[in-house]
Amino acid sequence: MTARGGKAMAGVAAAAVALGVTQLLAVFFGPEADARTAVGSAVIDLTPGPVKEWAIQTFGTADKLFLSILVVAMIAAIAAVSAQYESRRFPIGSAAIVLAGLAGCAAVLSRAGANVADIVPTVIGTVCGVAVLRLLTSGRFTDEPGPDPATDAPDRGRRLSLVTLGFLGAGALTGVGGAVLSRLTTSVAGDRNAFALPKIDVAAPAVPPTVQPQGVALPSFVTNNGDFYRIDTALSVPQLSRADWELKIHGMVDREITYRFDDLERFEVIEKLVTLTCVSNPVGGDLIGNAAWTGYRVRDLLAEAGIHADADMVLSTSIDGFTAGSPVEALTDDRDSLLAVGMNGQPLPTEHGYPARLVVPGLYGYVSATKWVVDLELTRFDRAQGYWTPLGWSARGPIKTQSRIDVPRSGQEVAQGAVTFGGVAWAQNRGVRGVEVRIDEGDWQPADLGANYADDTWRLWSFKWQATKSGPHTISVRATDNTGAVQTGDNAGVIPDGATGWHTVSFEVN
Ligand SMILES: Nc1nc2c(c(=O)[nH]1)N[C@H]1C(S)=C(S)[C@@H](COP(=O)(O)O)O[C@H]1N2
Ligand SMILES: [Mo]
Repeated sequence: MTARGGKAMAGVAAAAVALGVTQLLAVFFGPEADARTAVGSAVIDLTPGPVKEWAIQTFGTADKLFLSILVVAMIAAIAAVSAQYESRRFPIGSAAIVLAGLAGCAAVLSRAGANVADIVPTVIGTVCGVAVLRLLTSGRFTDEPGPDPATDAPDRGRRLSLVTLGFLGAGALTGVGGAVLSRLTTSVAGDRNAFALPKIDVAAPAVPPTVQPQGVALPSFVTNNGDFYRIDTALSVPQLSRADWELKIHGMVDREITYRFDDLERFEVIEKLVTLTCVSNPVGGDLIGNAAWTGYRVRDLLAEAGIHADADMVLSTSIDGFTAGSPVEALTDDRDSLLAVGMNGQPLPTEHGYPARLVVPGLYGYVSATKWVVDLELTRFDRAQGYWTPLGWSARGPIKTQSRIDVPRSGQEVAQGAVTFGGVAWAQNRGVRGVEVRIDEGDWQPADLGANYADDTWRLWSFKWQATKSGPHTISVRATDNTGAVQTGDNAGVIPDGATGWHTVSFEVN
């Protein structure tokens, strides 16, 4: 190895030790001390809205994996480069590690619920990283300022490489070990498994099989928990047990209330099917899912607090500091918005908000569907903002009337003769009255509709067509909601309040 390569490796090894030690020590300090999550979350928070949007569109649910890889690669690159300039007089590499450590401490302290003790792992990790870099570049192994160890002192050079590799391995081991250990010690999987959903007082109407059109492979009317889209800013899924959960209701209320999980027992348990949609869902996208939610009416929980007449927003906050601003009426009117604890007959999956989340029919998730929710503040739209609003998204996010073609897929080849196409349409809180389909810019023709389950759920549709003319074709779809409004054909992007336009798919008859 050349001296430069050796120093670069030393930098990477030192960074690995710093990160590894920090990660391992964080196990003993709890989740708030996890610098890795804190830094990643800070990066997410500091990333400009359009870049976040690009990441969601490009990487979908893998956006956070991409972020983690990017951050680790950047740390390694900075460590490798800065370590080249490390010398006794100008400890540039050490300075870089100290700066990174300070940034880590700042990130830790910026997280909800963190206190000063939570920076201890990062401080110790930083000190270890600097010590390793000083050691590896001290000349102890190479007799600096002697000649290039690789050519003139092969044994010493080899010894340096081995020591460097040893530190690199130790860093990786403590890092991975720490991450695994903290996962094991904080996981709420056991708590979740032990949770028996409360007995339902007001069950959802049964789902008739006729909601599902026949003869075409469409998504199932009820989305399995495992297939349900997931969108959130959480870099590691918050692990909040029922015993640690509390919901504080405060702000413009007569009485502040804090519910413990067991306190929910006195409220009526309802079950309701609601289709959730993400505002970042592009036309034709799949950030939408339909589930049976079990839980409590938010209205009932709020009633005990006594809402002031001039409050028009409920600002909900999650354990990890995400916020959403919903109109008070959406949480209190007869749409029965839920504090959900169950999803399709199971306790909420951890990544979908265990132990409790909001589900608000008719509003995009970013202004309503707070997962791991712990706080409801009664306030006003002219005083408070949810997480996404200052990033360029609308303060209010009613779901737009939309529809999607699932069959055919783009570019699909269709044989001559009878074929059935189909998809989904949604206009939560208004309901879908009709769906129309257009082939090759022809006339709009009515599609066959699956049975209407409820205004708050999507509606599946199908369309029988005779494929005669071979060659390329297109199919477009548009829905009409129960107010009589026809889905607009004006194309708009997802920012600021949800995409519009007709989903059009190209296919081939042969
Ligand atoms: N705590 C928290 N809750 C959140 C979010 C978040 O980032 N953090 N994202 C919201 C958004 S944008 C959407 S679309 C829905 C998605 O819910 P799901 O992941 O269960 O499908 O969660 C909402 N609730
Ligand atoms: Mo979303």
